[in-house]
Amino acid sequence: MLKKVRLNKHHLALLLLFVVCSKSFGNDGYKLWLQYRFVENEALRGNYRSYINKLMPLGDSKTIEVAEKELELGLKGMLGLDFLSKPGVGEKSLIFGEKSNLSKDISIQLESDFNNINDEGFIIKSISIKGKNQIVITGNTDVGVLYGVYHFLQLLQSHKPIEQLKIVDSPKLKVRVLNHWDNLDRTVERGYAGFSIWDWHRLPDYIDQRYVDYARANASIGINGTVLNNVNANALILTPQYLEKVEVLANIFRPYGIKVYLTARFSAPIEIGGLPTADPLDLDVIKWWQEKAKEIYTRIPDFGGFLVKANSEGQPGPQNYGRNHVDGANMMANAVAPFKGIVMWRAFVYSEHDTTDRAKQAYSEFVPYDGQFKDNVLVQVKNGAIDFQPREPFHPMFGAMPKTPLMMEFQITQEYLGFSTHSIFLPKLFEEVLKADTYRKGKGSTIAKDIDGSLHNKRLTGIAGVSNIGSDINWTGNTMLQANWYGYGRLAWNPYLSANEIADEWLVLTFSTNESFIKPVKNMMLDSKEAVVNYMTPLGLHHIMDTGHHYGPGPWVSNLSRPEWNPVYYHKADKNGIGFDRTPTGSNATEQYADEVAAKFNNINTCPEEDLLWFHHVPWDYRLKNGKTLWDGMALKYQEGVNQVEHMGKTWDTMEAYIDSGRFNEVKMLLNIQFKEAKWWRDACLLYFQQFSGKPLPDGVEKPTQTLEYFKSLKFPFAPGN
Ligand code: BDP
Repeated sequence: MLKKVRLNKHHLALLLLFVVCSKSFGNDGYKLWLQYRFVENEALRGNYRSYINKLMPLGDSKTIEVAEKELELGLKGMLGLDFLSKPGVGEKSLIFGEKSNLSKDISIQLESDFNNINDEGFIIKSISIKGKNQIVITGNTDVGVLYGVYHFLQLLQSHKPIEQLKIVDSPKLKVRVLNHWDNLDRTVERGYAGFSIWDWHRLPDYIDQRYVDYARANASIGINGTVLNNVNANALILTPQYLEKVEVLANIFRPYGIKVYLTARFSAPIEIGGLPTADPLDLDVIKWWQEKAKEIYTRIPDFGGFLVKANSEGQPGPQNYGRNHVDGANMMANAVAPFKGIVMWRAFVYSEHDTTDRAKQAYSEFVPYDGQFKDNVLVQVKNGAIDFQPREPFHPMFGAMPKTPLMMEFQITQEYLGFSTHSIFLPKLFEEVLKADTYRKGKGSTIAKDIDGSLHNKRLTGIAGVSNIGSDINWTGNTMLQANWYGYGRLAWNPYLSANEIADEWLVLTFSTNESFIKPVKNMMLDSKEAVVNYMTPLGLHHIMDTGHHYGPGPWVSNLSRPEWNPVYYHKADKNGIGFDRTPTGSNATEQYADEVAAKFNNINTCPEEDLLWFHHVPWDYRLKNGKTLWDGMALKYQEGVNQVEHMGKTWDTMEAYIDSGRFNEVKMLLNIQFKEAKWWRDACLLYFQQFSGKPLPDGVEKPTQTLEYFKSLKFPFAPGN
């Protein structure tokens, strides 16, 4: 028989404990950096509440609606469930709306601030209206207001004071997009976080909540565009059947200030248009693209435009018809120009028929066209001249095309960096690239200045990040890698931010404000990038990953059909030494840099050691700056990388008390895998290179765990992302 239970003090305590525990178990990472954790500190919570008694939205656009919803969600989460629901309390409003909707007495107080923001910028300011203190969040457009709202919520989540607010901020780049390498069958090329989040089969009628949360996450960091499909494109995306689905996504993203773009397959006029050619100078082809653009813009009036990978790795392009990149890009740019669309034309090109150093080919092919592209073309350039390596000297095209807008392409997904099992904080890599000095207009001609337009007075500016997002519950396959999506967005907004600041922000928003957690974990993140370089490709080594999937070491691979796909092409290890001579005695790739930069790279004494083997073929007993021989130094670098990962794991192990067990355990397990794989990299590479150096491992380097034959025998036929 059931007994009636009366709840007493102890029961309530147990219940509370249960609630607290389930909270600490329950975080699956889905909420990313939009956790809106309850502000436990009562005084602070009271302080925040005293500044916001009600929400006062101005205007009735969809964007203002989502801003209000986000404020409600965030404020209720951080300041208490009943918050904002009590009628008639207090008089302090949080006023948010765009400039034209502000009352006169507010506008007057913000006049000078409005001079300092662009179309997407925002102002958050404490002002006094009729003797009352109010907070205003505004901008020239509703989207600016939305960015301000997210920023405001982030202030609260970071426990920052809101007494005297005056924040005026604008994005420095215009086009800030994610590139999804997502296929229509939902596989993701180089994707390591599950399948594509675009459920093409169930679109347009089934709206996954993820689409909305994806838009929220992007808007919260200022990303304003998304290229939905793979650069290796399927023309079907441009058919009405798919455009109907794309239209639905565009409608969902629009209130969040996110435009949709598509990768256009250059041969689409043949494949889905029934034309015999895709020649960009053929009148029927020109007309086909114009009509296709019209069709898309009829559905999606704010469609962003096309991304194109042409004549690269077997993709069709203008060169198939004896035309060039300018012919192809301008033809498509003309088609979208009447609708204010743009074309992002990729510079990632290299050919197996060209026997020159692969690192030289993009520059040779594109720089002569400077000034010939239409105004609405951006040339999209990867950060380095080979391909998203753990460390790569900056791409020589940056700074070198004063009359052509160049947009940066970073890879957020970790194709060459251990996939999503390796915890690496990529803003470190991005920062290094953005700060690199091209010297094209003297000292201080950094890449950040080229892409934000200030170096050469460019009007159109942009940046692209190859997404690391998939259907995994935590989006990125590893909670720590959410920081790379976040950090990419922040650098797209402001390419002068430091990795250090970004790590601080992300940790607070994602996990905790506790300094005992932030400090060690931040250090771990900031060191993680160099750790990977050390255990994979120290001292300028590059592209020695295993075939095809690029998972794990494969420095021995030499049997691929194209020479420049083989690791041996890149490291050139032999009895005499190791490294790729790109100085005038070798491929002379250095001539593509400004004189000052070329001189620095050419001279083995001034070449940064981190790029040594990128530019020089160096004898095994060459003395490094620390007095060690190259062989010993290289072996010690591999060991250092392993030690760093071990240290990362140990640091993380001490963090258990500060965060939920779900994310704690997930990251812990992944760090263990990374540690194992770092040793695998070290052992495989050192055993392989030792065949050439003929020297023993120096003291301090652990003995290999297996034989070279064993490492060579490993096969991964189902490695993800391939
Ligand atoms: C390489 C990838 C390949 C991409 C290509 C690209 O291995 O999957 O299609 O880059 O960027 O890094 O086009």
